Amino acid sequence: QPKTPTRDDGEFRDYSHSEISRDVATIKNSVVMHLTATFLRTPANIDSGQAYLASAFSVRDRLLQRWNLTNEYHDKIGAKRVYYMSLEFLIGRTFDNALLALGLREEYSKVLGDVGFCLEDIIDEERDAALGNGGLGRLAACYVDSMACSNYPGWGYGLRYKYGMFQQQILNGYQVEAPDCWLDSPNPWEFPRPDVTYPVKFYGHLVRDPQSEHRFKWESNVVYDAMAFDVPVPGYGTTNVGNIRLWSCKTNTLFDLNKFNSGDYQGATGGQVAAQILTDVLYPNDNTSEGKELRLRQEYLFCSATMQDILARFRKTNRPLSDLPDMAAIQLNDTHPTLAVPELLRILIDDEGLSWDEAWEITTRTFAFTNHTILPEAMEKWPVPMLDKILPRHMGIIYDINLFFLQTVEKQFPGDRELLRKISIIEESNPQQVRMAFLACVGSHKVNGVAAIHSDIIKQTIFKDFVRIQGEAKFINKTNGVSPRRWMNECNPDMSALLTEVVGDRSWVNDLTKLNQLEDRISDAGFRERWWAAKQKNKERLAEYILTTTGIKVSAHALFDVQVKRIHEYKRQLMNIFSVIYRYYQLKQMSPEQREQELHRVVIFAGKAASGYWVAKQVIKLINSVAEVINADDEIGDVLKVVFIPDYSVTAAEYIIPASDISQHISTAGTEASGTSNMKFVLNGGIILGTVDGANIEIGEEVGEEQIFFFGCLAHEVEDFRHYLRFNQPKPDAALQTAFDMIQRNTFGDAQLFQPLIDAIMRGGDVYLLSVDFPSYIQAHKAVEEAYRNHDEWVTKSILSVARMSKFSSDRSIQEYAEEVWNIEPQPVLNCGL
Ligand code: NBX
Repeated sequence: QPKTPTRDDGEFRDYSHSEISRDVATIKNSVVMHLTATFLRTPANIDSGQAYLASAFSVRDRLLQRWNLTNEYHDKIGAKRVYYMSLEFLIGRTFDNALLALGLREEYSKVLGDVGFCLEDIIDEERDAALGNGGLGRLAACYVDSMACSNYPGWGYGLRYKYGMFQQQILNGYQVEAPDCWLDSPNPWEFPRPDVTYPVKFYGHLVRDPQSEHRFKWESNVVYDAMAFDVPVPGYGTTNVGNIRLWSCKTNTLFDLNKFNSGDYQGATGGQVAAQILTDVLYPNDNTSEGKELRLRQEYLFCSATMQDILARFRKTNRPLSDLPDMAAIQLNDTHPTLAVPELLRILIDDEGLSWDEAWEITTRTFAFTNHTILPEAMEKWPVPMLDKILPRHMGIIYDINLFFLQTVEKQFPGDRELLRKISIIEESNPQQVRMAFLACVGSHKVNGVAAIHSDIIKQTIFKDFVRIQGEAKFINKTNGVSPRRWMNECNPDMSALLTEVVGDRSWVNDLTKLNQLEDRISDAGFRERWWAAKQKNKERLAEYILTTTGIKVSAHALFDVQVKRIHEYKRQLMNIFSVIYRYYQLKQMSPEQREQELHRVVIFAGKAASGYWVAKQVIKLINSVAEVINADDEIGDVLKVVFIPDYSVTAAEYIIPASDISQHISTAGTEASGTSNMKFVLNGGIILGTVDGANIEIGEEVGEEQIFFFGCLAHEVEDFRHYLRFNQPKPDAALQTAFDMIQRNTFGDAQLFQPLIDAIMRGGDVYLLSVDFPSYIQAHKAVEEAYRNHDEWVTKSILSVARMSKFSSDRSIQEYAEEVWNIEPQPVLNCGL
């Protein structure tokens, strides 16, 4: 029997794990072992795909040892844990991330070099884990990374979609979706746990417990199984390894022997086929709610399995259930996991026999909720009849939650029926709908927005009455952040080397406040030159990437002007492409000599449109049509190039972001909750051209307004403009009108294709205020060009910005959540040589 380890006597060093050598020969042995034993190959007979798998599996071995140690240790000391519940984790690749975290990049490079491979090519063999749509999913991935790196005992919980975010192809300028079969080849970064499987019920009926008015027995024979797959989250510069537990759906009646025996071979496994569908695919909507029954069942499978698992872990502590909030904090990543609230109540009341009041107290002290959007089309609502059919017990619990909530409000504000109608969790529409944001709010002790302006807006809009009823203190701000591991150290090696030189070591990777030391180098000419050389190299790398992905040749000496994000009307890619059209028009008016004097520019777009979002798909078509005409125009040459990079992904972002000079974050003020790529661009020495929206505002506050190009109307002006435009024709300025005219003269192909985009502005009320912001947008572009021509000034802006970006590390966000919402502490596992 191993002795019980303690933290301070160093016994962890010996505790059932021997030290693993960092020595190259040992690493080579482990890679060869996997080649031969796991993949039945010999080193002389492998391709780079197999070299990747063998190396990845050998890295995984090391992670798993640390993973075990971390969890054993947290169990041992009885650490309170935080559970980040998210339907999406946009992880991207893991291999390079793990090598950097373990400090073994050089060693693996050497080992692979010895067998004739280049590490960079091997890294390229890995497919992205794309289990998310956009910002919300990537934020979840950055947050679990920060938890691991800052030694917080935290787990992510999510779903293991068989098909992740679809792959985007561009055919004839149109987006075409292809399935993302990411699990077709072995996935080294998951660990199947058949022993961790829970049954999840659907449908059925209720039987009231004669002993208690609140307790029911829920009987159903539609039962699915959720099985866990664990994904390790390497902590950089720490022994701690975090975990994302993803559920995969199986049937639990694996095989129907009766059907089989009666000759129905197909039907015998029919259950299994139907069951798998629950975790088959990620819904590809970003900022739009999908009202499908299958999505609801997906959400519930997730919530039920996760709550059962959290409670199973809690029961091992032998503490009374009333202690749950002292051992577990659960963060709801938007409303998608909100059924966890009634699910916990159900288990506590029906299975554990607690009273309603006891169960309610435990539940609300355990949950907290993050809102990521106020777009009306993104607000989740489920029809009462649908919920009642699929989850009859939960529907009853939601009615009770609402009843008790309305009763307390009625006491507080007697006779205010209008107030009750407004805040009711049940919307009195036909059919009635459950408002998930209200349910999440009532079931949580803290509600937060994701940037200062957004947190203010939700207090003034969707949660206005709740602030009045439940008090200001419950509604807080937690400005988003991004992981410096992935979004600097990994994606920008040259700039990272400079930071390491300035700081003196790599400690900035886990402590971004050290970036402020860069300011001391601001007038060091040699340093400035190397800074720019790093940016230039990234631009050349991106030019390569553009050539291979699109066939378009661009000059790395032009200004790289980038807008990459989900395609959505509120993000206004349309405004960007209109301005490109206008620019093209201007250039065509010039003499060749004049034109050559103009600043050369490459306008880069990338992003996916939800498969059912017609307008967004037409915007992609317009961008590609404009690109085709401009890029083929010999008069224009390198003065203006337009590129749409297909299949935007985390990995594509890692190429694109470090190479930007300017990036655009140009949502209509008040619509982008935060944005996180804005942070990544500035962290990598790019400058923002943006609206006074989301985190742009706080970035401006940190880096200084001279380092950012702001334009457009302000959030508080939007309503008046919209109101005006509902009753009056928009008045496009000459520039915007020119862009419309060029489209209508068939310059970019059949104008009919794009008329609906123009109509949305001219006849549809211009909801996103393109006609309002366009003049100041064009002015801002001019300001960018002028500033870029002053090279020295530009380099100063770039260095100063990076120096002042420490606030936007996700480590800072996570620390704030830990201290103000979760009440958890860092628990570093002793460095035991692993
Ligand atoms: O969350 C995004 C916001 O739009 C960004 O401003 C913010 O920075 C980011 C992280 O806080 N929201 C988002 O990505 N939403 C979704 O992806 C989404 C997905 C499915 C769904 C509703 C929204 N049903």
